[in-house]
Amino acid sequence: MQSESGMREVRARLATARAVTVLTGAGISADSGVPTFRGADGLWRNFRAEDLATPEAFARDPRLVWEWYNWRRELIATKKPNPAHYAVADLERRLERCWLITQNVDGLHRTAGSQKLSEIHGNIWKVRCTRCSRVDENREVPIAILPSCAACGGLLRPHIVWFGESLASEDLARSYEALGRCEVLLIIGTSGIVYPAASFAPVAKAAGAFVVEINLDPTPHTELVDVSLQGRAKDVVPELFS
Ligand code: BJW
Ligand code: ZN
Repeated sequence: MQSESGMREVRARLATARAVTVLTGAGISADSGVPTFRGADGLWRNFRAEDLATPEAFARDPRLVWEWYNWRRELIATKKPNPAHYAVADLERRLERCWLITQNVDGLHRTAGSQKLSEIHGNIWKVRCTRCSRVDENREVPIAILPSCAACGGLLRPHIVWFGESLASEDLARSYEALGRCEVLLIIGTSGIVYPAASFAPVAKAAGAFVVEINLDPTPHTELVDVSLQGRAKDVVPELFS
């Protein structure tokens, strides 16, 4: 569907919907200056996320992986939510049933005020003990390389879901519940290639939701969605609710 008529249709759907679910990816934070994963500016010392975001990489060289996270923590600490994050947070206040599923670990949705959310890939401002599994918030920038657990002295790792690791079962359960009951699913700024999030659009569609994608470029979701709106999240998303 073309953007003009598509935009009108999405606004009309959102104006009457009582249950809306939002799925976000790195593209929504790109407008705050956080590099995406699969853009050239997301590279650090020529490593790809797939090289560093694995339990094997951390077991092999925890120092290198912590250095990468410190680089990202320093970068993210300087960034602020943009109008798209705020528009999503506003939606939660206006609707009976609203749930945000974010793949982003930067915490910008929380800073913008979202409270009904699942951070399905974790949060860069939390650490988890590799020995006793205790999770703590830790906003030090930079964090001490090879940090240790205050409770048991074990090595801390980022509280992030790496490739090959399972998502938290309560996050998955909440996500599927929100996908199954929503009238509208908004998918904002994700390349749609990382599972299980890549399967969320077809799940919502099969359950009868009106599915909308907002992205700079076409993605594997584009063929499936009811409306695909091409543009920057910070420009398009606030327009949907104005
Ligand atoms: C804009 C914009 C602007 C830019 N405005 N738009 C089934 C089939 C095949 C493989 C698998 C499968 N099931 C599981 C797997 C393995 C794996 C996987 O999916 N691999 C694929 C690469 C094929 N998945 C997993 O391992 C997951 N675990 C799991 O499923 O456990 C069970 C299991 C394990 C093993 C086998 C089978 C089952 C865990 C996935 C965890 C992903 N974690 C990461 C890294 C975290 C590290 C960290 O952040 O520190 O999370 S991967 C990375 O990708 C990060 C992101 O959250 C995630 C998604 O990326 P996203 O957000 O889409 O970003 P980009 O950069 O890809 O795209 C940005 C988009 O924005 C683009 O489209 C731009 O156009 C757009 N954009 N500017 C609007 N201004
Ligand atoms: Zn511990």
